[in-house]
Amino acid sequence: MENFEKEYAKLGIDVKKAFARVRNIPISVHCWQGDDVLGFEGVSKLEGGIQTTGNYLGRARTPEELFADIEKCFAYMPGKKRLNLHACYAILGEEQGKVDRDQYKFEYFKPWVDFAKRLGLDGIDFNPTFFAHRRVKDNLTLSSPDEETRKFWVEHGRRSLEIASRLGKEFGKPCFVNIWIPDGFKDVPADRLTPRLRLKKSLDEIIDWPGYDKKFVTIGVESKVFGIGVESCTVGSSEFYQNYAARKGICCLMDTGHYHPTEVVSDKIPSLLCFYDHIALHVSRPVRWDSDHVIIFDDELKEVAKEIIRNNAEEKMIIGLDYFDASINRLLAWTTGERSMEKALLYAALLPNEEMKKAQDEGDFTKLLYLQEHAKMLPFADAWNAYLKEQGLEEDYYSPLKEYEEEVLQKR
Ligand code: RNT
Ligand code: ZN
Repeated sequence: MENFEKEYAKLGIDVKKAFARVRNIPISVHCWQGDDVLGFEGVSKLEGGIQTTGNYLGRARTPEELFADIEKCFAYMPGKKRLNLHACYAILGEEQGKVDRDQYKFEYFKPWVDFAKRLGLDGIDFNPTFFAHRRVKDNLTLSSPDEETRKFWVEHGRRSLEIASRLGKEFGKPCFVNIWIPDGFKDVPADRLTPRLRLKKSLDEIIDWPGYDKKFVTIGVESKVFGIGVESCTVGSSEFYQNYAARKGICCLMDTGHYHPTEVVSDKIPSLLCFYDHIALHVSRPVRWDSDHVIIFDDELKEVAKEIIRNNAEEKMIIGLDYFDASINRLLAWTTGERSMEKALLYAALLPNEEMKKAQDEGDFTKLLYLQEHAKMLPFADAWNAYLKEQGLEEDYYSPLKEYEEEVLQKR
């Protein structure tokens, strides 16, 4: 046993067990950090209340470039990984410009399947893309009063479920489909109810559609408090989706950047665990607003991980990453974020969780406080390095990715 392991063992913590546990938790890594959420449809501007800022060199502009970048940086990400795709990353080939999102099919994503299999990934997750498109009318999609618009987006939702069920089947386990829409109002609306009733109806029309294999999809709905340009009302609010998901038997997705600044998702996880079979996360980092900064190993990320680990909820949680920074090297951003998530999970798995719970139940808050503070001084850095080593990795992912910048990205 190495010295750091002995320190953990004193608190009854089995380091090797923690490594194995964390290594087995799938992290769905988003494809959209690589190209500033633009996709392959020829869109040049992100819309829908979300924004990337920065203009760092080397943005991936084609499927080939994005594949290459993903392959490169995934090699430096520890743990079990899935790939999270958006519909706007369809590879349309000859049909480019001829088909719209209401006609998308599995074939456009087949190259992604082959790619993910080649990389040995755990699977692919999927997101219909309801933003940055000419059919978004007055900032509305599924809640639009314009029936043609609403129907178009319902059809896109259905196509997405079909594609997702095929993706799930390819990997022999459910594909997680996340529904996020940008719908909202910039200024004070006169009616906050009818748009929500229309959203409810649209979601029913998508989810109740019989054209997809339910066995291979898990559906989630992502709420939000506000977006840029839709500051006064968000149709898909937290209350709306939590109630919808509970009634419909689907799951909620909580994005850590989608709540009021003093609310934390970590405290919402145990509340939802009382009621739901699955809870999905978009792990992001809001800085003053839903800015989607790269996630770092900070206190709230640790709290989120603690709620997953100490409640033995890893099987119930669907962990996805959602950040996009265009102001720094995108591959380093990607990897830094994924590693932060892994670090937080490992950190949580190396805490004396049982002993702390016991102290709480016995009303021994003195001991609880002591243990919490003591745990902060455990040799976590050594444990992290050993965790990486076990997977053939080391702490320095900067040098190889910087080299890739010089050799590949600078030439784009
Ligand atoms: C937007 C949501 C949504 C997107 C991605 C690209 O506020 O967080 O999840 O970030 O779907
Ligand atoms: Zn999100």
